[in-house]
Amino acid sequence: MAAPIRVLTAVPICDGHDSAINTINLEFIRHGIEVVYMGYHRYATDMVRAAIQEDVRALGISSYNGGHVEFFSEVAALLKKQGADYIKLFGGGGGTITTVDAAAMRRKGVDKIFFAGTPLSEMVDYVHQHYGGARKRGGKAPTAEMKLARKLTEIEDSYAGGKRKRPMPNAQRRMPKGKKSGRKSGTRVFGFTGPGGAGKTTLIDELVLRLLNREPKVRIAILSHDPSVVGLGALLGDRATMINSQDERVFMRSMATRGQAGGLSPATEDCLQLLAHSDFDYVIIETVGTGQEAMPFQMGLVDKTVLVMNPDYGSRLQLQKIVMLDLADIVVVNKSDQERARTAISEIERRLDQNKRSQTTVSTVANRHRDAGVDELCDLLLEKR
Ligand code: B12
Repeated sequence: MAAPIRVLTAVPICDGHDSAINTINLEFIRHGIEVVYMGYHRYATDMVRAAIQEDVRALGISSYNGGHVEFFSEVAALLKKQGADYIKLFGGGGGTITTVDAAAMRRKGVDKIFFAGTPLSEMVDYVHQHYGGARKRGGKAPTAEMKLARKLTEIEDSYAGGKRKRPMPNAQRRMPKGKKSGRKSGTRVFGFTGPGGAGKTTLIDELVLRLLNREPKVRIAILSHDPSVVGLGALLGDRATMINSQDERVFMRSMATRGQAGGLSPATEDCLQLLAHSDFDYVIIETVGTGQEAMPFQMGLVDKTVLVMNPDYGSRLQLQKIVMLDLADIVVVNKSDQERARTAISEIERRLDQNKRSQTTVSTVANRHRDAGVDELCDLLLEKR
């Protein structure tokens, strides 16, 4: 089975019309396409940077609030300027984009505009027919970021269709104590896991903001996972939550699990090796929303593991069943402004006492600006640096 086609979709700055693109994303996913979705109100520069890092075949823009000729043209010009015009530009905006506008946009380098009334199946077919063939290079020599992005694609795709054996399950692949997968010295790797909806992505984005502010030259890589079944598409939506991580010093890659259970993809470890040997100070891995049995980070894969929990996990009994509570270095109770949070923290602390090892709890409200809990988490992660 061939690797899925990956596209990136977004809505431009000053535009909140996301209903159309949400419908189109779902249709693409249903037909085997992996969609990296950036959300709405996004700058042209951020879209182009994301498309390069994600090494997508095409960038799809949905625009309704006017200025589409200028916006699409700016994106096309940026892609060309950076030598990334191997990424095709397409999109739509219903009746707001006229045929005259579309002709002007095509002259500026836009590949295809879909007008009002186009059946969804026509768009899906177009993507399969035009963005699924052999990859082309841009007009210029690739930058280091493009080379890294392409290498990650090659690693990911080498696992598609059983072409390469997937690694043994995590539990069977214990690294010798202290061995950090042979990574470049100085690069620190943090693994974030926890149930869906606990706020992992928002927390990571706030952490990234602090790292960027504290260390002016810091470079950060994020490897973010979302679930998918072999042969089907996926909605890779973490970029839609990431605000601070849309930054020149951050390299983010969204990965589908492509059929692997447990929170990561078959290609994660190899991709992590590559990132850890590249020029990054920190690599942050975010798993998919995980269940009670998940232990996604094998020994030595990451330097510190963070389990992010929602205060609303049910009764105390539930805590006995969460394996990561035995393994995590730091347990974050996010959304700690919720009524149940104080009880949750004391119940979790009592649960951790059973382990008789050094584990720390932190309370955060990640969606609050300048949250002191996120500052504390950042300090804890940077300890002993
Ligand atoms: C739904 C809607 C809203 C909803 C948006 C909900 C949401 N979360 O998206 C609400 C009510 C919130 C809203 C608000 C506003 N809206 Co409004 N809205 C619409 C409406 C009725 C439909 C747009 C839509 O979703 N179409 C459904 C899609 C699936 O179909 P389609 O548009 O025909 O698109 C086809 C193709 O183009 C293609 N396509 C579209 N995008 C993409 C992307 C890719 C990658 C691909 C491959 C294909 C593709 O898919 C479709 C296939 O058939 C349009 C009017 C209209 N009939 O188009 C106005 C319209 C876009 N809105 C308009 C305006 C002015 C506003 C407001 C500014 C109103 C106000 N004063 O508050 C606000 C702005 C909101 C904001 N934050 O940006 C104007 C824009 C005028 C302009 N550009 O000159 C319109 C045209 C209405 C009008 N005639 O005045 N709006």
